[in-house]
Amino acid sequence: MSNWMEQLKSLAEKQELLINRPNPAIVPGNGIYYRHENPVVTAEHAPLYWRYDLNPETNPHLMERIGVNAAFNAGAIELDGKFYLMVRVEGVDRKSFFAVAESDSPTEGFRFWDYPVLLPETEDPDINVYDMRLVKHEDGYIYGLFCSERKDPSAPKGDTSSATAQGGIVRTKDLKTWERLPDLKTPSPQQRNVVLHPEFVYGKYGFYTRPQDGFIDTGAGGGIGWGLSESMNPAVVPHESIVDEKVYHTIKEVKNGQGAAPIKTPKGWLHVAHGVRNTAAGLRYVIYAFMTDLNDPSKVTHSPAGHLIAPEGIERIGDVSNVVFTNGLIARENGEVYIYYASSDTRLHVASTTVDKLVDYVTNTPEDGLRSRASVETRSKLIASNLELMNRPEYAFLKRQG
Ligand code: M1P
Repeated sequence: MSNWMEQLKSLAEKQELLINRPNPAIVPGNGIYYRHENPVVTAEHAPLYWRYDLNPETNPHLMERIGVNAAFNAGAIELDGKFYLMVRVEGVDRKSFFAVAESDSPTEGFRFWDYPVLLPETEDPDINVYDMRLVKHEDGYIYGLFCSERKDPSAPKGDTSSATAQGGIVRTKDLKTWERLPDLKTPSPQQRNVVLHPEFVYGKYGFYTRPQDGFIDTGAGGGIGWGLSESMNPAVVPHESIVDEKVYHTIKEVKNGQGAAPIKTPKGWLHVAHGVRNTAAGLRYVIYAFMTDLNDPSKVTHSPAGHLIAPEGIERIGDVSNVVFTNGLIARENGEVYIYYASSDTRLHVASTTVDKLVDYVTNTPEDGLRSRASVETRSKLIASNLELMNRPEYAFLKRQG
């Protein structure tokens, strides 16, 4: 076999090892969820035939001609026992696009379909698209809610980076044929992190929004918003209220955004979201959880303090470092939950847990006291009851440190 073919063979073997590597949970975990050993999807999972011209005559050096830079922020759905990720793939040209990766397992073995999604456009074509939430709605459609970004038409001459973000909408029944609907209309000039509620609310479509004044800064806007629309075609939310606002000196002091659609539990709608705070090293994105009322998804009933998932180890490093972000989860009928989260806008991971554990976490974890002293008081209560327990002989292996 020629050198060229040998080289291709070794690229293919390396990729097969990557796709087929087992991905066990890292035990003992933190009782709330397990991280897993490896990312579930990376740029290296992108098929070789997306990146290389496989004709030795036109590509004698086996160059990677159309590279993939990152594979992250994925929507997720289970259909007929198979697991699908709608991955945000970013080419080396900085354009993001969507591509479906499929597996028989929720934690490993994801393979991309042959072609990425050729997303239908509106009359005003998107320049960049990203972060699709897949929502199986009770109207029978699977909706894809994503961010559609275009150059800001009011940017002064010479400003080649200002953009506007809007809530793009597509729908499908099979993840293969997509119908583009008009972008969501709300009172806010910009929208990101738009998610559809999976059930009708008062006979209408419910939207989680993120009103914001600017592309990066939420300005006077911000918080996870909520509004109702009579229809999906077009989807128009005439009034937005704030469900979960950004709050000074918390993990969501700069901005926040709904993750995937919330999970329906007997105790309420369970939400997984991202919160952003400022640091001297730039923005820090973490994932948090909260619960809203079963009859009124816009009313927060439980709000544990702090983050559920924060970047750790290698997760801290990437194109946009110190970020974990989620826009996809799968809640299975057997109670298992898989939270797909990306790290540092580079790769996609999974955390596994159950509905019961998340409900316990959200309903029994103390809320944020919003002051250092209040935090110490809350922690001291826990310490006092634990120290009493630790007097029992069965706890003798636990050493007091004071
Ligand atoms: O770069 C971090 C994240 O920034 C944006 O999130 P938000 O809208 O809350 O600022 C999104 O562009 C997201 O894709 C990205 O991961």
